[in-house]
Amino acid sequence: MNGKKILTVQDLSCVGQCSLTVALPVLSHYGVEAAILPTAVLSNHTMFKSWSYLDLTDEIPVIFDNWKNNDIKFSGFLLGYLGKVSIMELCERAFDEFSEEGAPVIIDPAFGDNGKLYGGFDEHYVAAMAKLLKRADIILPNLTEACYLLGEEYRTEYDKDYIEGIAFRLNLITGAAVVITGVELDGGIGECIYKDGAFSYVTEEKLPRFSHGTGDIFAAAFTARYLNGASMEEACTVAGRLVADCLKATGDNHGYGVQFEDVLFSQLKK
Ligand code: PXL
Repeated sequence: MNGKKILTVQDLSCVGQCSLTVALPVLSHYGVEAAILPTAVLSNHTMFKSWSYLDLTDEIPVIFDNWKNNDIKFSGFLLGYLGKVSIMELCERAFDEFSEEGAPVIIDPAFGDNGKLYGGFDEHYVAAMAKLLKRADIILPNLTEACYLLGEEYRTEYDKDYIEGIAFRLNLITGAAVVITGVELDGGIGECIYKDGAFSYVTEEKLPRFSHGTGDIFAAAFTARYLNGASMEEACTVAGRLVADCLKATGDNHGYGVQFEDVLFSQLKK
């Protein structure tokens, strides 16, 4: 074990197989110690018809005081669904106060999908996220989030030049390496990676299904592999394959998330 300890900052949705309930098992499975900063406790995620929401903004400074007192530091950060602008400000504090030397900051903006914002988000949230992304080393937006961040209209028909233009401009405004997820080109689905002035692609078979929580699974597997020394392309390959395997394993009547458990278990048996 190489002793990497990541802090993942996301909500705790009690039901729904997303954010922390997915990030924790996946990060552990792929070999990094996962510490958590829950941003809020929800009854279930916001794709259900109603949800409760306990915002933890006021508790986080108390958590930070104790981390400081106990000399706790992290070798990387993975941010997912943050929920409130106040949480973003606290994330910046976490980078300043609890980073080991060179700890990468990986941010999935996690505010929308399929051309729409998730419930409860607006343009102020998007603008605050654009500012936070300047602190990232790697960002993992899907195409919806990329378009909102750039003020572009979302489209479902596009070519390589369009995607590369989006990735290039995101790098320009954030300074981060960019992984655009869910890019559909030539009949496949995958990621467009832009780093150090060069583009690369990782592609998986496109499955005729969609589920919530796949972005969270992708981000956790990507981050664990990357922290353990994989290149961004290798990390995308592992994470993309995991998402595809989980989608295949998910029953048709399981609409709120992906059933990743059997997939992780069968990997352990190999
Ligand atoms: O998977 C993204 C996500 C995370 N957390 C909450 C959500 C969603 C997507 O809807 O509602 C609370």
